[in-house]
Amino acid sequence: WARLENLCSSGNGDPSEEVQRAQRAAAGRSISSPVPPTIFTRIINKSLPAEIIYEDDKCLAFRDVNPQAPVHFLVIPRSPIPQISHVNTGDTELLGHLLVTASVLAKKEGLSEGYRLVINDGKHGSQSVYHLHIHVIGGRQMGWPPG
Ligand code: TR5
Repeated sequence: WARLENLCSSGNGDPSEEVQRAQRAAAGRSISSPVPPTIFTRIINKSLPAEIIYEDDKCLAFRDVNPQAPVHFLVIPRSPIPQISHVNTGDTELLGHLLVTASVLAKKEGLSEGYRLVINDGKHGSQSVYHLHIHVIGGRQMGWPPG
């Protein structure tokens, strides 16, 4: 059995640590419950240190603490929108601003060969922090499809 479990742990049946974290974060969440503050609120109000690379009145960008590539940073709105599936037409300008900021910063970070933007949503999207964020990941060749 131990051997079988070892084999299974490298296959699709055993979710990675990141996915397990996301599943724990999704458990117990309800679409009607108020938005609780996340770790990113503390980065915004500077009560938790992060390597902030850009900020303005609408958003903030900082390096991911667990980078998946040579360059990996997050662009987040200051307003605590929990996830992309919760936005509405009133957020259109803000979302455009986040994307333009991601693009400008990617250029500043030297990602001239391309990069990937990722927004994970909810349990199946493996979202682990419920404050909307765009991952900007680059500096190496990406694979497709994503896992
Ligand atoms: O899985 P999703 O899409 O929700 O991505 C959340 C991301 O936040 C992950 O890539 C984490 O590595 C990242 N993260 C989590 C924390 C954190 C962070 N990035 C920078 N600084 C962080 N601090 C201080 N604390 C975290 N818990």
